[in-house]
Amino acid sequence: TTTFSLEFKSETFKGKVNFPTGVFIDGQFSAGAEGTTIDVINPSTGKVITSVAEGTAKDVDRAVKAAKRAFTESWGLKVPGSQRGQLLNKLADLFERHSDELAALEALDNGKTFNWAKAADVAMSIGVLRYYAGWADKIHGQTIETHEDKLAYTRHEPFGVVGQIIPWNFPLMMMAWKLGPALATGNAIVLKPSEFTPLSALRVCSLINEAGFPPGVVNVIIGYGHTAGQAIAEHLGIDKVAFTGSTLVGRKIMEAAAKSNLKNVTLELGGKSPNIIFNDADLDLAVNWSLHGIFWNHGQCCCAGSRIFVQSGIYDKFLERFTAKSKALKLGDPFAGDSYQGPQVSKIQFDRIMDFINSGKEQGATVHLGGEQHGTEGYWIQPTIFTNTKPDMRIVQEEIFGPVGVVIKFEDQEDVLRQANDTLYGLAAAVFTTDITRGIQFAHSLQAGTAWINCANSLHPNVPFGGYKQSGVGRELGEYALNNYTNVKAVHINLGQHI
Ligand code: TXE
Repeated sequence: TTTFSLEFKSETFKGKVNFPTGVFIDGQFSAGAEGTTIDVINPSTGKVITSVAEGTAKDVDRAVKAAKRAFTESWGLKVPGSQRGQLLNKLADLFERHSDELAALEALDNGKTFNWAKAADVAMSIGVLRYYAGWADKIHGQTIETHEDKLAYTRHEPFGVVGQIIPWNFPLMMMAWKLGPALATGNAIVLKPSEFTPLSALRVCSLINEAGFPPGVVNVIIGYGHTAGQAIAEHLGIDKVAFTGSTLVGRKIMEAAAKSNLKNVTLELGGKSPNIIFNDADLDLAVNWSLHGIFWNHGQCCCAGSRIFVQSGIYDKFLERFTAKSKALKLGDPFAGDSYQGPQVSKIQFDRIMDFINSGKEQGATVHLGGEQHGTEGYWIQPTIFTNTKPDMRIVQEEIFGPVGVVIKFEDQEDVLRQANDTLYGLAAAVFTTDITRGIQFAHSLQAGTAWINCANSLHPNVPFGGYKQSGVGRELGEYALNNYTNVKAVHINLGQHI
C-alpha cells in the first residue's frame, strides 16, 4: 500500500494528512493490476502533488466480484434498513470530524477555495449522507387491490452491483450524491472518481472502513475514462450505472450499456442554463445571484447560469453593477481566507475555456470584461463577460464550464422564452422578477429539470436535481433518487382455488 502524506501550513488549514492510497477493493488498498500510476496535479501550480495507483479493466472486474460477494453475503436486504442508515450516519459523522481535512484535499486537488469547499461541498455531502440515512428504513412497496381472491404487492429491491462514474468539479459531493441513495437502498458499489481529482475519494475509502461497512460494499477505482470507466459501463456483472459528466461521454455510457447487458442507466450531464432578468427584478438580488450563478466554483457547475438574458429597461444598470462586482471578485490562493476564485481544475480545461474565449472574440462578440489568463502560473482565468453575441455563436450554444458568461439583451417575454429554450440542454433555469405570477409561469414554461425564481445554483439534499433534454436521464437527490437504485418486483398471490 502507498500513502499520501502532507503537512498543510496555510492560512485556512494547518494540519497533517496521512492516508493510504491505491485501488480500493474489498476494503483493502493495493496497486493496480497493471502496476501503473496516475499523477495528481495541483492546479494552482501545475506541479505533481503525488501519484496514485491506476485501476484498469482487471481491477474493475475484481471490484465487481468483491461487490457481488458482499451484496450476496453481507449486504443488500440481509442488512435491515435501520442498520444501513446507521452506517450512513456514521460515515456522515466521520465526514464531520474530518471536514477540514476533506476541504483541504478538495482545495489542493481541485483548486476550489478551502472556505467554499468546507461551507458547500463538505457540508452538502454530510447533509446528503444524513438525508439518505433517514430513508434507509423507509423504503417499501405497495399493496395493490386487484380482486378478492388475489393479493398483489410490490417490493423495491436493490439492483445488486451498481457502477458509478463521477467528475472532478465536485469530487467529494458527487461521491456523496452517488453513495447516499445507492447504499440506503442496499446496493454494493464500484465507483470511479475522476482521474483529475482522486484524493478526497481515496480519503473517504478509509472512512468507509472506519464507519464499519462490510468489505466490498464500496469499491473505489481511480482510473481513466476510456479504460476503467468504459469497463464499468460494459461490465456484465454490473446491473446499473450512474454517471455524471459530459454529454459526449454520457452517450458512450448509454451505448456501452446497450451493447453489453442493457444495464439500467442514469445520467447527469452538461447544461447551458438561462438566467432571465426582467425589468421589474430586484436589481441587487439579481446581480448577486447572477454572479454566484456563473462564477461560483469557477464556472465549473453543470447548472451554471451561463446565458444571462436581461430585459432592455434594466440592461444598462444591470450590466454596470454586474461588471463592477465581477471585477471585484478576488482571485487567488485557494487556501487564502479571502479568495473567491481559484484555478480551473486542469490544463485541459484551462485550454478548452481559453479556446471558447478566443472563438467568442473571433466570431465578433465583445469582451466586456476579462478574457485572459490571470497570473502566469497555474490555471486561473479572469471572470469573463461577453456582450453583443449572436444566437449561433459557440459561446452562446456550447457549455464552456468556466468563468465565462454571455449577457444578452431582450425586449419581450415570448422572445426570451424562445431563446432560453433554444438549447440542446435542459438542466436548470433561473428567472428574476417581482411579479410572482410571471415567475411561476416562466418556471413552468422553461424546459429544465430545475427552475429557480429569484435565486440561482440553489440545491438541497431533499430536492431532486437532473436534466430535461440532453442534460440527462433520471433524478439525483430527494426521494426521487431512490428510484435510480431499486428494481420493482410485483408479487401476485392467489387466495382462491381456481386456475
Ligand atoms: O468530462 P468527462 P471531462 C462537461 C464540461 C467539461 C466537459 C469535459 O463541459 O468541459 O464535460 O470534461 C469519465 N467511459 N462536464 O472531459 O470525460 C471520466 O474519467 C466511461 C460536465 O473531464 O465526461 C470522469 O470520471 N467513463 C459535468 C467522468 O467520466 C468515462 C462535469 C467525467 O469526465 C469515459 C464534468 C468513457 N469512455 C464535465 N470517458 C457535469 N455534468 O457536472 C471519460 N469518463
